[in-house]
Amino acid sequence: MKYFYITTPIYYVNAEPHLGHAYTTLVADVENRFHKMCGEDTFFLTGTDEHGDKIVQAAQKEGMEPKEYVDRISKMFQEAWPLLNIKPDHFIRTTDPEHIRTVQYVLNKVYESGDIAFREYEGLYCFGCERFYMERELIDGKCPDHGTEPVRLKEKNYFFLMSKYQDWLIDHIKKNPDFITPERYRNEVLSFLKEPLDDLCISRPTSRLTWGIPLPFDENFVTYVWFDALINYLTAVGYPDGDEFKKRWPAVEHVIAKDILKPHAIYWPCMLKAIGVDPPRRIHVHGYWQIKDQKMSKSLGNVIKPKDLVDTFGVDATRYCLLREMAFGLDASFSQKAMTIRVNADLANDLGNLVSRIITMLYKYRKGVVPQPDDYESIDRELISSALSLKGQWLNLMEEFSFHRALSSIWEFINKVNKYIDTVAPWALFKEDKDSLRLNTVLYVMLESLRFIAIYIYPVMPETSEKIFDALGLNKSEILTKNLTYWQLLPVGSKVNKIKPLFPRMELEDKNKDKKNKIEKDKSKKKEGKKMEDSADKADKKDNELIDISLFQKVDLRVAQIIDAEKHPNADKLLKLKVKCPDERTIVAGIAEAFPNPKELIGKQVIVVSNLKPVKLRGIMSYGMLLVAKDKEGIHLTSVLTPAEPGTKIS
Ligand code: ME8
Repeated sequence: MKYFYITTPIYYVNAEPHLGHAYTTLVADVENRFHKMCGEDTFFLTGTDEHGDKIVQAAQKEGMEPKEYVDRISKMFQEAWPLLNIKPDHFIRTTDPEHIRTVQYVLNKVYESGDIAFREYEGLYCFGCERFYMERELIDGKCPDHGTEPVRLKEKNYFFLMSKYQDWLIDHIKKNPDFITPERYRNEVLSFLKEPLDDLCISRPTSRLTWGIPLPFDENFVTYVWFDALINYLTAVGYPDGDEFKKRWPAVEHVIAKDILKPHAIYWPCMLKAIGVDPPRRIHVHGYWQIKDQKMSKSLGNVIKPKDLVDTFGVDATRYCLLREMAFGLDASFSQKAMTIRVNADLANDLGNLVSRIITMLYKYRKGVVPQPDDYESIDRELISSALSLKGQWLNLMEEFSFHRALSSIWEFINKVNKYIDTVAPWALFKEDKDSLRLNTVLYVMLESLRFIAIYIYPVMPETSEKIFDALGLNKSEILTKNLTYWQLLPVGSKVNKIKPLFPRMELEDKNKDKKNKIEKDKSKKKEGKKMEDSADKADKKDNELIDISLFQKVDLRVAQIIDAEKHPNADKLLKLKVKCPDERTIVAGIAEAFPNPKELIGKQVIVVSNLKPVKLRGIMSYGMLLVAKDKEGIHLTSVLTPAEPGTKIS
């Protein structure tokens, strides 16, 4: 059995979870699901880091006792993850009794082996980071993370003699090119290790701090928060005893952001070496989510809450966008607008339309029943081979945490399927011969492609993947238990279920307005007064907007019959329609996104404004305007309820 053990940092409970924490935890969830799909025995750990100065200060600010405070914030972290469909196997807290026992066990072990010394130390201490800094690490004499001047402190403390493991660590990193990924962070650590390492101060006197794990060999000190926190990865799998530890530890992989590279890539392997435990298998380091070029962080107060994103975009769209927008390892800028554009283009348009298109056609042409494919033609074989060869690429990219590339290769396939449909034109095959065997094959290829897409998107979008499996009448639990990436597994003769649109299109401006209103509301203490002003505004607006009947009578509305429809050669969003109302004329309409196959419009009756001044739209003259309704689900044509003579006036 292959094992996979993935961890996130345990987050400080000095503030609520934000998008940065959500991203790391999401990455771990996606990898966990991916490895589970690959048949591995997986374990996914997250949790909260609850000791130290920072936490005491945060509790004091709230006028609470540390324990009461950490319970409250830890709960917020625990409750945040299900909202994003993130499913850890265990949630650890450093205040858990078994963790305290493990930390004391490790401390005793290191102490007994002679790797801990008691010394007086004078150095520059940053209270924000809870650690001493070397002069060379500071930027203009200030902490690189907090921008504050560290305080000179002189005190007696216990030190972990980390420097003695420096050569071993350099050797380990050089021999294991995958140990720290992406490579830029490996290089960063190696370059840091060119200078001699300092020993690590691992205690804090109880005169200064009591909220910590007491040193088992000196009750006047508590453990330095980093020495305490890192050990959580061992506690969770039952170190030092038991099978769980033996089988899981060799498979452990940590996900972190670059802010905590040093404790993970330097302190941690040395600590493990001191107790005779192997270093983690891999450490995956990502960049920062930024807002306007600044790191998103609780201290800067520029955070986005995961819940707000889920409320606005939905779970799977949020998961998709976060993984698609950040190249793992590099910083990324967060923007609600960019996310909206992505949701509309990739999810509502490419994927959502494809799913409803295929299922609608199956209903229209084969009453929703999966047909028996006939011989495959070369165009089919090409698509099938794309579906199959995507697997190797997908496995590699997911394995190396290249989520944005993995997703982009799945979307390349989605676009190939859309193109395939446009080329084989099932509607034309049906028109020619409604029992056509070729149409059976084409429909089968489309459905199987959909099944492959559902498999590949599963780790990132589990809910959507399961919805597609449900629609295809398949057992969704098999996504995790069986290898389904073989062609022609969809049972012939089975019934496919209708499906609601997966991703409604989002309005760019409205969303921003909502968001702005929300921020305004949060800020404003005078909520009620503001609400009243708003509704007064609305009432005024309504009065101003009423029109006289004579104005309406100037608009000539007609029933028009579409006699031809094609894509506009110069604009993705436009269609060129030929309509009869009753004269034949061209109307250019902005409805291309709703009708990727424009020929489906032929024969439909619509309502048009027929007396508009002609305008040239991207080089084509348009004589009139189509009336449509637009909502979350997309564009809806307007028409008469029973067929009318083309050109009939609407009054
Ligand atoms: O460092 N972009 O906890 P922490 C991306 N308790 N990720 C971000 C981020 C951002 N703007 N901001 C935070 C601690 N993160 C220690 C860890 S582990 C033994 C102890 C994420 O609450 C990212 O994963 O400050 C980063 O490494 C982590 O939150 C820091 O969380």
